[in-house]
Amino acid sequence: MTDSPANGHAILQLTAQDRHQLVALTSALEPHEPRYAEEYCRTARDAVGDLPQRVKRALADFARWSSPSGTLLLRGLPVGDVPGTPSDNTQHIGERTRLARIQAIFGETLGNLVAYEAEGDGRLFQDMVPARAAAHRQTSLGSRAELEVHTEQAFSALRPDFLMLGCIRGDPDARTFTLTARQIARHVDEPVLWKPLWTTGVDESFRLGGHTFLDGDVRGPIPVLHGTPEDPFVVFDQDLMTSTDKAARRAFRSVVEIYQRERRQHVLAAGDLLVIDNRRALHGRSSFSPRFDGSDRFIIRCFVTADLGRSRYARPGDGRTIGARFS
Ligand SMILES: O=C(O)CCC(=O)C(=O)O
Ligand SMILES: [Fe+2]
Repeated sequence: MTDSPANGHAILQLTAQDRHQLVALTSALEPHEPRYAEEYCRTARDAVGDLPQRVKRALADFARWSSPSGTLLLRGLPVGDVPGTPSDNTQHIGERTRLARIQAIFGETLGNLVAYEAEGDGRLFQDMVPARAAAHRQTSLGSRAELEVHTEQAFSALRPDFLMLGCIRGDPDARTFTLTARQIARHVDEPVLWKPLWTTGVDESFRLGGHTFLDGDVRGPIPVLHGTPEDPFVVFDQDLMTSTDKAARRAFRSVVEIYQRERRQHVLAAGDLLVIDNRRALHGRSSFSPRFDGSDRFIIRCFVTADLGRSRYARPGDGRTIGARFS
């Protein structure tokens, strides 16, 4: 199983032998070519059997049982040749790296990789870098403003079940925060959190392309917590969720307070891969100060679904990309 958590995250530190095996595996994989996403994912899936046993086990266990932190941190991945940090997410640099290939194999161990046409050009891998024009925005390209606590794609029924943040280059000031549904249920004694009293808007990063959504621009009403009290799920977005109910608004503020008090944090460093269980944990990020000189923080982000069939109606040609209007 995974080592005992240092800062509360379940951690698996890779050995030199693990790294050696991963380099051999990924050297046999072609770099990602977006037109052949399905073939690429199938090749990645074929490689799952050759993963180091303890890595495969940690990923499979996390997919099955999650972890007390709602995260799994793998450390010491071979990053390969490190490209300079691009100035925004339009150049798709990360998808050609060794780290992206490792993420593909890990993602196909957890479930299946999935992409969203309305975000990041529908790519399986997104360059998550600080962009000057977005410095103060509530998107993954922001930096100078704290990225508020959220479920990834709180607004969407087809949101990913896991997100994977692979670090090519870290920033000592950029802390990734997480809080579990269990922590919320334990610390916020508000039965109202289980009632469908909130609506949520669509993420800014999905609205940039001017798409029209079949489900409209306001979704809900939904509860913050659902499932069973022993293993609750959470959907939350500090920036986009609202309620007309007074008690609901008070409970919502309590969740943000608990987040500020109880959140776990991790500063992603090169070779780290943080897997977040998007059903059971919320995440956010501190502000940091990029230099915009090619040496800034560079994270490759990708998404995983536990059930690709559930979104079949929304993926034209049974590919990996969910059509914009279905988001
Ligand atoms: O930059 C981070 O560490 C997290 C950003 C984020 O919210 C995301 O990748 O979805
Ligand atoms: Fe996020």
